[in-house]
Amino acid sequence: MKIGIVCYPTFGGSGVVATELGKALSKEGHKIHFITYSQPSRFDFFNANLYYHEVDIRTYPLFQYPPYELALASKMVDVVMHEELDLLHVHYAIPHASAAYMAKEILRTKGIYIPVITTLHGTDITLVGKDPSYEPVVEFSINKSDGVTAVSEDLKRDTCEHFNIESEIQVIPNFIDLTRFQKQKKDHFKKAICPDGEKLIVHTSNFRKVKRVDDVVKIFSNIRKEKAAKLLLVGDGPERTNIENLCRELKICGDIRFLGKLDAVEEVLSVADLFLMPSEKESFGLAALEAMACEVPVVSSNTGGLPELNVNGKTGFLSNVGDIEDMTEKSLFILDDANLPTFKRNALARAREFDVSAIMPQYEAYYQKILAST
Ligand code: GMT
Repeated sequence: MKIGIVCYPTFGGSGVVATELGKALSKEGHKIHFITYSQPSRFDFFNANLYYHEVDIRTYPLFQYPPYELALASKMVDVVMHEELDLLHVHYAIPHASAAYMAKEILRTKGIYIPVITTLHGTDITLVGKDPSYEPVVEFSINKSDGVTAVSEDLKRDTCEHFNIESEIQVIPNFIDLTRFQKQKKDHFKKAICPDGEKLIVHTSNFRKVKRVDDVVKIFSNIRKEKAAKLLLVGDGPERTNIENLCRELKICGDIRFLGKLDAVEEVLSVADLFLMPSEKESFGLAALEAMACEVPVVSSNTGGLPELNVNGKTGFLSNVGDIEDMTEKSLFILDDANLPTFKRNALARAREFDVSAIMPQYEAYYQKILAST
């Protein structure tokens, strides 16, 4: 198949999933055309079946806000026509699904029919999509898609509860490439960070409020009262300054390192003992899956799609959002040397269920189904 993939090219989960899916499909022989405003961060791989088309955003003094959606729709029209694509797969509803609808209608006037599949990732529904400033367009463009997928049952439920959805939503969970995300021997790194055998706790996110990174720091502060430990914070975002201030207030800066936006996050995860994800909302929790693939148990909140990934008492624990005491207690239990090896083993076993080789064919089959029905 010749497939156009539209996504955000940034470090965020939806862009990562879209890029990894495109890479995996290209290895199967499909021709994959990425359409986005800059090279996706995980587009670090050469394959003769991979193509990249950059959206040109022209500014003009009249435009206080350059109309990205129009430039994107125009680029989709151009790529579909000239590369003779079979379908468009857009990740994240806003503005990709509505731009795809516009492209599809323009193409129809030229006698070309292009099916559009929209994958919902989470914040496009749970946070931004529900906002009245976007809601009617999100609902319309979901209903106008030829196929819709969601990354968890919870996200599907949430979408159907909140919007008037006329079409069937297929759940296809996120996946992981276990050849990349696997525990590597990085003993020298562990020794440098934890010279006295401290336990290593990791959190990775985009440091937005929804991630509750302040809870991570509070849980860590409690843990280190009982157990020698270090915390690595990977990623960056709007809450970074507040988090730094909290570390200073709690006087624990010496045991915490901010690593910024790392490409090779699997190297850090390889030496971690515990991953914390206390998010307010999380439709899937790809970062937790990446940790589990590297044999790292997870203490997370029980929100959104997290219970579909993190198995309570096996791969880690689930607590109510904001229950710092419970998350501390559960973390200490996992970090006990008598329990840690079992949790690590279970985390890896669970991650294997989400290997790309198991999930990517579900997308292929879904593409075939949509192509056959349109
Ligand atoms: O988590 C974010 O803020 C980024 C966001 C995105 O769209 O990039 O992540 C969402 O999609 C990921 C990939 O499907 C999921 O793993 C995340 O759980 C989801 N984030 C939220 O629901 C908050």
